[in-house]
Amino acid sequence: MGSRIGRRLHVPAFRLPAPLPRLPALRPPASSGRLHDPRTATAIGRWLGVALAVCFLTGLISHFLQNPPGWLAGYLPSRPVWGYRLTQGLHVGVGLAAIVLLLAKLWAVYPRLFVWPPVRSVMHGLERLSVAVLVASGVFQVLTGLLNIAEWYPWPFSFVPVHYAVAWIVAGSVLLHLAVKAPEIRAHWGRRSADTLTLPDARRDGPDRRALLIGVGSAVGAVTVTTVGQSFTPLASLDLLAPRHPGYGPQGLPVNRTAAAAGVTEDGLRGWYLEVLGPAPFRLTLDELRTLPQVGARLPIACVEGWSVDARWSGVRIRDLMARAGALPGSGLRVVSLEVRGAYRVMEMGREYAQDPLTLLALRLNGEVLSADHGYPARIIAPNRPGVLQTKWVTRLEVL
Ligand SMILES: Nc1nc2c(c(=O)[nH]1)N[C@H]1C(S)=C(S)[C@@H](COP(=O)(O)O)O[C@H]1N2
Ligand SMILES: [Mo]
Repeated sequence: MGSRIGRRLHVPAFRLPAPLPRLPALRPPASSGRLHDPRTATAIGRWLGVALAVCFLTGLISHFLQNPPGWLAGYLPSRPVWGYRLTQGLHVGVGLAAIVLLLAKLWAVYPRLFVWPPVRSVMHGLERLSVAVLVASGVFQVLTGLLNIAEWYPWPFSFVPVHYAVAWIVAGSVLLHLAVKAPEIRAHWGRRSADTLTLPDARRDGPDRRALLIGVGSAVGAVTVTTVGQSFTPLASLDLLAPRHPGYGPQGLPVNRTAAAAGVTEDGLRGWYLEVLGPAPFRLTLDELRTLPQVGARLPIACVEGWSVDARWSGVRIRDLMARAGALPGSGLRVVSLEVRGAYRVMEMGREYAQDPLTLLALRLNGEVLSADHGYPARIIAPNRPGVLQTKWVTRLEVL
């Protein structure tokens, strides 16, 4: 092009000037449109879709383990012991990756979010409304999730029920979006896009799109590698960005709620005894509990916030205490903490947990007497269970 301009500059003055050539510098690079085209949107969108599906399913698991409907409560599986560690580690890990994917996807489609006129027909208006709901609910979910793991609650509502409800809105709007966009997704899903098959090889998937996707993949990888160590112990040393580090805390275990925060004081613990209510109720002092058969188990604390870590616990089997109180086979259990107030003061467990030989009223952690912050004098530890249900500072067991 430069040479053509050069030639024009030498035309004789008496001839009518030809129309000015389009200046190459003012034209966007021929390939840049591809970064905002449906093929890029599809490429990022399918990974975002997978991430949202994983978050939704693992979120449902977490929800039902914490709030089982009555008919399900007795059937929740207490195995594998690491089950909740895996599903909640995935929920938070994939949720963090989804932040990157969502930003990349929004960047890829933003020119289409600002088309003019905003509404061309009723159908077009409905489609745009569904995209608005999808964007708003998706951004809301990943942001509230992120702030929750940082334990920062700059909003007036309760996180858990709202995060759960909005998950359904995201799921519904993703399905609607997939249905509306099905033709475009189909055209651009494969290795080659249907509408670019006629282009020469070099123009089908340019280096710019590949570079963008590699960049997005690298960002996802970086976020994952620097946070997943909070639950995936082999990578614990790379856990630079997660709010919690699995090994940091009294007795090698993080603490979410300290004894002080829960209002559990030395005064309150003076004269502590365990009360077990059932057909044959009884009480035990700490010394009496220590003389009962002690069982050891290596079990994880797996917090809903994503961090998790295995520890060695020992204490008395819950099912032995229930049997002594005359519990019928298949009974569930209510556990009450000394904690004065707080959402996790009272917890119930179904029969699968109550009967599991690894469900303990733990008195020791990693070879030492429980520290105050880990629930001294006695706490619950059970396999495959959300951290919020591993009740600390237990004072009463009630056979149900
Ligand atoms: N009574 C009581 N128990 C509780 C809590 C609480 O706030 N009150 N927090 C729970 C949460 S959210 C987690 S993740 C685990 C953490 O146990 P740890 O502090 O011993 O690591 O304790 C659980 N037990
Ligand atoms: Mo937790």
